[in-house]
Amino acid sequence: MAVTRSHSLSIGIVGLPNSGKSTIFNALTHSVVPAENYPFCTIDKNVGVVKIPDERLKRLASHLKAKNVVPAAMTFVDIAGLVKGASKGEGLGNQFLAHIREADAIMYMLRAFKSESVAHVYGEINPVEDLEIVRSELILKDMETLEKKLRELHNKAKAGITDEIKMQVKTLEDVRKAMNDGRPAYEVKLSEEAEKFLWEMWLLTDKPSFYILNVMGGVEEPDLVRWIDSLKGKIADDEENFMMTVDCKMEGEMEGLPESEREELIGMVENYHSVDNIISLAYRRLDLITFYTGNEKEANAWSIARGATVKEAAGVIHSDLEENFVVAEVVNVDKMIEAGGWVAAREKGLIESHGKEYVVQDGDYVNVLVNK
Ligand SMILES: Nc1nc2c(ncn2[C@@H]2O[C@H](COP(=O)(O)OP(=O)(O)OP(=O)(O)O)[C@@H](O)[C@H]2O)c(=O)[nH]1
Ligand SMILES: [Mg+2]
Repeated sequence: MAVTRSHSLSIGIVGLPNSGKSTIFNALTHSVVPAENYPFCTIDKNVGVVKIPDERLKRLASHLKAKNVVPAAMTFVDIAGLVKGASKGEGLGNQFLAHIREADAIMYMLRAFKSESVAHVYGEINPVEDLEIVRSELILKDMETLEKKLRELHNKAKAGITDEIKMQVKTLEDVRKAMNDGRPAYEVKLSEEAEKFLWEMWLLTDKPSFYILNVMGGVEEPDLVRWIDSLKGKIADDEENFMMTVDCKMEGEMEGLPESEREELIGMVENYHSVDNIISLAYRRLDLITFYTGNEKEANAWSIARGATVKEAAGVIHSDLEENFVVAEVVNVDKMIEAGGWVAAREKGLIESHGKEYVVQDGDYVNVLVNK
């Protein structure tokens, strides 16, 4: 389903204590929040804005000779560690479940590194079990939400049963069945109508997710292969391409190092993935596309859910542009640059005028005309 919660999309980082959430948050957002080797180091959530790396934007900025270059951004939220019983208030209790609820997608941080000095809350390194522990808590909490809604619907039905109530009860029963098998709500195949109803319940497990295995040299390779294999059985089929190994600690330590030293370190790691790879993975998981605007002062990239209309896209730039939208002039950004600029592109007939229903394409350069 298209992501419609908000324009500024956010990723909640979720995992056991000491799995490396704050470490990767710091590397992603270039900030410094405490990431220490004791559980529940993070109490309040940390929020950081991350720029989406973008080669097309670089080309646009250099074409426009723009002074300011403003990339599209997404928000990462570093959430407190979650333990068994969290849904009942164990650990840091319920407060951070609300932080997860607000996120558009979940990034599960799964510890696959061994370290004598960093305790694992359950003693043993096993990212597959860790995922089950963490996700079960989210499922348990969702079950509570679901049961409450079912009771409400049963009461409502006493005053007269409608097709809508029937659909809603059936949806919740289907989801409850999946959850009883330990599966997240996200996996349940539903009609568009049922999906929309479920979406409005803000369930914790009805979100697209992706999975980071926090690795380092110390992990035996066969272990890793085995873990990745069994993780595939635990997640939705369409999520198998959304799993990645990252050495989170090294990513943090590389910040500020000279390029040559970075390259040397990277050369030593098999299957190296960087924080930029995490950002790209999040971008793909949210199924985003990027469109562009610009002038000689500023070149902007904006991200929006695939399938969004140009009127919605205007609203990402500014709510006034959406409200007073009349028409949008659109050309592919690279085609415009190739043609020699906006004016030349217009002369060549490359610029198309579109009404509000036009579905924005990845790479569109957009000029919104408004009725003032
Ligand atoms: N050796 C090693 N240590 C790591 C790695 N990633 C994180 N750590 C260490 O593990 C400890 C915990 O990391 P954090 O990032 O604070 O973990 P967290 O998931 O945010 O933990 P909570 O906030 O307590 O939930 C820190 O001392 C990190 O330096 C890694 O890949 N290798
Ligand atoms: Mg933390």
